[in-house]
Amino acid sequence: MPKDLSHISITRRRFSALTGLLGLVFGFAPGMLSRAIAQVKETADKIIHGKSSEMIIHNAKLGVTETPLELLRKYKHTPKEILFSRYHFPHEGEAAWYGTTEAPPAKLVENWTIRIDGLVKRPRTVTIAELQAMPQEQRISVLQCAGNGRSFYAAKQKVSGGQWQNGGMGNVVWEGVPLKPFLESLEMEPSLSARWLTAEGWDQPATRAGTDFAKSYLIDDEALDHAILALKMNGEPIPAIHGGPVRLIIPGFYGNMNVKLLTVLLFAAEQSPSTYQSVGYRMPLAPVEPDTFGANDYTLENSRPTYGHAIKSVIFSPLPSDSPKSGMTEITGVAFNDGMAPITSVEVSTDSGKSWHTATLEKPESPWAWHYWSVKLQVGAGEQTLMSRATDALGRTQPIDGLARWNPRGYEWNGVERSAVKFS
Ligand SMILES: Nc1nc2c(c(=O)[nH]1)N[C@H]1C(S)=C(S)[C@@H](COP(=O)(O)O)O[C@H]1N2
Ligand SMILES: [Mo]
Repeated sequence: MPKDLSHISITRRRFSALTGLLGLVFGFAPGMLSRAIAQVKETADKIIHGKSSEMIIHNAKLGVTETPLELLRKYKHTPKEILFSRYHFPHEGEAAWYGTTEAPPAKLVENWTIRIDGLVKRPRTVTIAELQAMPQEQRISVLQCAGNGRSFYAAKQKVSGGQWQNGGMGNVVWEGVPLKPFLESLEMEPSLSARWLTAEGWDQPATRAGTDFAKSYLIDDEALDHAILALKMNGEPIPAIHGGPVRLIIPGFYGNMNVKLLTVLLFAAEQSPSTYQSVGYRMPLAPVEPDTFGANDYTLENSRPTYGHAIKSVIFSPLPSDSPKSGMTEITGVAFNDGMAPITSVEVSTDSGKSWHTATLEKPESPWAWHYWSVKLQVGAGEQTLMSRATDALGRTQPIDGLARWNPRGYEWNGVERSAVKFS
């Protein structure tokens, strides 16, 4: 729910008035200069203040950016300058403040409140200062867009939306107030019919037809036991672009479940009617084919929300851009799942899956963090397909044919990782 922020935002209108004026000064017809500016190749740092200019841009207007693996692999904890970013509504006008990797403006943080309401006897409103005074805990967790890897579904049929490769993820240190003890401490007495908790963000759709970004969770879901109301990311106040001043973090859950700019928590009997809960970010319960199931055919009955990360692994080295030499080669990468069971193995193949070799797994920092793995293998010259496959203690693994999980919105890609690399 937007508060009055007119004092800190520069609107698009003022920007175009300014370029129009400059145009007149330098003798261009009005509009020409802004067109000329638009033609300059857009880099992420121009769209989101503080982001690396090397980010891949999926949607300039909404600030949707992906991290190239060459950058992602450099850091154990993904820095704010290169962490992928995604909002559903443009950060312009009064929402301009969240288009930056800086902390949100102090004035806004001071006045920020979270309303906890719905099917409770005593609704409450909590300030950031109150949250800051409560005991804090750390969660190291992968943040990953449910659409990460969406581009790989194109081998069956391309689905619309950002064509993410593997860089719609990062490994992040979050810190904040544990959700369950927090809710209990408020003594609100939720009614027995309250089975769902709905989280809402401050951001609003650009048009009246749009619905709020709201996400719902079953209160009994074990994953909520680890959730925090995060105030810090990588040791500092959460950057506005990543949802500061406060973000709901549910470790092991896909990005969309981690509501940024948190303003409301609702106890409810049903899940939110927001399209982001009831149509978007869902997976069909049974396999579907492109010609029989469309992007708007989702119902609450035939699909489920994208909750926990489907187990997956990603190869960090060598990347095609490394132009490696043939011979004994160290192949490394990361693996992760929803944190509900330990990852027990990562296997690697250099011969298109004919033979598999067990990699060494490093002890992870937390059940939800990146699990680093590595293996040394002999690799011949020429183009080779490197593959990796993670498995956990529940026997969950990556499907050899990731396309079998094709779905019209392209979520939860976790097919066996395949990377074509040319060895000299
Ligand atoms: N308030 C709010 N929270 C949100 C979103 C949003 O549009 N608004 N997008 C979600 C989606 S789809 C993803 S993938 C993550 C992205 O988080 P990041 O920008 O910090 O990487 O935020 C999630 N939380
Ligand atoms: Mo996402």
